[in-house]
Amino acid sequence: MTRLEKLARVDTATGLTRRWGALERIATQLPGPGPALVMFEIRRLRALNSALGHSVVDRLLATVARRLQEQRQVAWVGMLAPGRFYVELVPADDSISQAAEILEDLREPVDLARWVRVPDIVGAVVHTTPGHLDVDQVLRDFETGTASASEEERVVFVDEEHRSSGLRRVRVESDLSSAIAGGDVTFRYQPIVRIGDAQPIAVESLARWRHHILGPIRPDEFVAVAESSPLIHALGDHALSDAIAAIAAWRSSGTMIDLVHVNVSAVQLTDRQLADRVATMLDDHAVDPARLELEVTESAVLDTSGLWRDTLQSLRDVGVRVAIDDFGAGFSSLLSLRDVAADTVKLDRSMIAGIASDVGARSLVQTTIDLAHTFGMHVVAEGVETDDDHEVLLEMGCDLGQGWLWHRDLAADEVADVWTSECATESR
Ligand code: G
Ligand code: G
Ligand code: MN
Repeated sequence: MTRLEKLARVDTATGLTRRWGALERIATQLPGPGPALVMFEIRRLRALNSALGHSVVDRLLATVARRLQEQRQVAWVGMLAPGRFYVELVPADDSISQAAEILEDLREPVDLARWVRVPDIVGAVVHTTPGHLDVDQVLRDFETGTASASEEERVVFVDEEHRSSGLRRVRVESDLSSAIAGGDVTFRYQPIVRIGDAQPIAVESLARWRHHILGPIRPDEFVAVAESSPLIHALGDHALSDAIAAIAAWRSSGTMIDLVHVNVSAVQLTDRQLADRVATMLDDHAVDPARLELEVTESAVLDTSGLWRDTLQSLRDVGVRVAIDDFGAGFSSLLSLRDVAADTVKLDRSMIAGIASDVGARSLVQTTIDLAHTFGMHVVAEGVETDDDHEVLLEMGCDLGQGWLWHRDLAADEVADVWTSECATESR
């Protein structure tokens, strides 16, 4: 191999064979049966890069590559794309539990001047069969598997059932547009309460879709589908106009809700016209912009390469409030709070889960609350389920809370009932 050929074939950060070499390698394993084929994927690598810097991420990738090569069952490692490792496991028999163990190893903190962890790494395992002829099918299986992996199931074994869920995605995508237009995507509202006296003051709007054949589809699923197409803008506008109409209707019938929160996808923030449309919707319903708060997920806000800064600024110019959603779920640094200039930070429920029993979890939440207050932000604790959580949050000076301890998501008329029974008549 010439030096140039070597450069083209080998990834400089990790020394691993790059995409074309890895694809050739997959082809040699087909048709099966052969080793188990696995892809490990570090998700949201772009955001990691902007949070940690490219050179730190390169060293992180090199460590992951080395850890893979050190595994007993690993016969070959290559790189399908940055952060996407192709691995062969021999023997194939217990490959699923083996892959899960390897993944736990990969998640161990890495010492790169400071300790860095890869929080969001997942895997997909494929067993080639004699019928399996096609490299594209293996790649599609890797995609299906890693896309459906979750915190509870980090390693997914891709079989026939998963291949048909690829078909489910096609179905969801093709029906979503008419569901939005036809009013089948509806919204429920979960109250947000003051920690001090549990008095509800705001609601978060949450999208719901009951498909005529598939039944209820979770928003995580259809929002993700919408995000990969222009549909996210239609869905987003639907959510915004529904919420603005709802708060206008509540208030005009005497239910004095102060604030409605709406989830906004990072993709919506790439739309330069968004702020203008929001202003028009508010105007149409004569709603004060300060009664609308947009929740943008932490990972989106962290990705400094995005257009979101301009759009967020335009929205703030309209007078709309901004919240950082799911804070603490990813690898955000506390200082990113300062850079965003949000009104509110919502602590992810994974951060809240341990506070009643775990001193470490408690001090992390306390530090975040204190820092948010220093930057003039309100703090909402998400996923509050127990009286113990509530008590701890009260002691820590957390402002607001949301969770099943107080209220699940409700229909619009149920929201009005809650306000009637639980709120004094005062309004801000
Ligand atoms: O509603 P839960 O009950 O299942 O919501 C799951 C996820 O879906 C949450 O992370 C929430 O932020 C997101 N979500 C719910 N409704 C909407 C919406 O209208 N737009 C966007 N972008 N995300 C939503
Ligand atoms: O990511 P976002 O914060 O928008 O997600 C809101 C999600 O949290 C919804 O799926 C909602 O149903 C869920 N949720 C709200 N309260 C609780 C709670 O107390 N416990 C749990 N486990 N989930 C909750
Ligand atoms: Mn939210």
